[in-house]
Amino acid sequence: MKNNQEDLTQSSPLNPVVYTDALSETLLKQLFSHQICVICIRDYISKNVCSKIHERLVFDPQVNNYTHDIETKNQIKEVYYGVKRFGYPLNQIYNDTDGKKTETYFKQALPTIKKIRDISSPFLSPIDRLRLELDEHWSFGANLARIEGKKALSGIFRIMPAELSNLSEDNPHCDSVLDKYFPTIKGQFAASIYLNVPTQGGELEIWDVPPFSNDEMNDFGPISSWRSKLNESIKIKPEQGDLMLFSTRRPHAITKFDSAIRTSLQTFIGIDDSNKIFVWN
Ligand SMILES: O=C(O)CCC(=O)C(=O)O
Ligand SMILES: [Fe+2]
Repeated sequence: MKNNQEDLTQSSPLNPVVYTDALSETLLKQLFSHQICVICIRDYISKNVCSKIHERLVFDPQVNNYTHDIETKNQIKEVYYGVKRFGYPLNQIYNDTDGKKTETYFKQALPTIKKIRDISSPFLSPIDRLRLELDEHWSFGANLARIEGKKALSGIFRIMPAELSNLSEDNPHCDSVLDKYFPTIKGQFAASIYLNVPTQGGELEIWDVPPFSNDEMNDFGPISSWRSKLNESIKIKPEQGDLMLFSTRRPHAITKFDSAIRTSLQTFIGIDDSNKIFVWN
């Protein structure tokens, strides 16, 4: 259990942040084995394509609050930290009493992928491109995840208005899918493609500590207290069009900003014990 600062020693033996022009198997291996903390590809998607997708989605009537799930010993609690989303993510079905949410998840998964593809047209959807490149560069393959034998969603549009952005800064978090969906998962990562960013603030902040297991996350105390227990962080300011990949089991946060709407396309990436990659939201 990591309950004091001494336990939280730096974990990335290589340079924690790698800036590169392209994905490669070597870099992905270093990320998945936690030798590096963040891969950043500047200008992964051209700025005009980013603006177009942002404008077409930001006021979509299906935009909803994106709650974060906190798993305790007996229950899963949903908390709202000011992030909105287009796309119905898996964590929305964690508390599903009558199966209706699960039904919605599978019903919306492929149409959401298609909508982001259509909105990006005539250009390739940024999420499709990422999925193709992950598969091309990873010998063991990268596929859309299957949950209960059905195809998962991959690619969610995240929206952060400036007004509540302090909540994401004040509450660093880890994302960790419930074991029951992917029993053989050994690592969870996020890929974010930034579509619209504030001029100041809105950085990705991450702590270069060994990734937390589910138990460690739960034992670390309320997330509002994490910042005071962690050492110095790394902050990376995304620019429009950048792609960043990082382990979601390392505590991370988004720093507050005063103006503009920060939007991104994001997918989770899992690696299982046979080194296959799968993507979902
Ligand atoms: O928007 C970001 O920079 C990071 C979002 C995040 O918390 C995640 O992708 O898990
Ligand atoms: Fe996260």
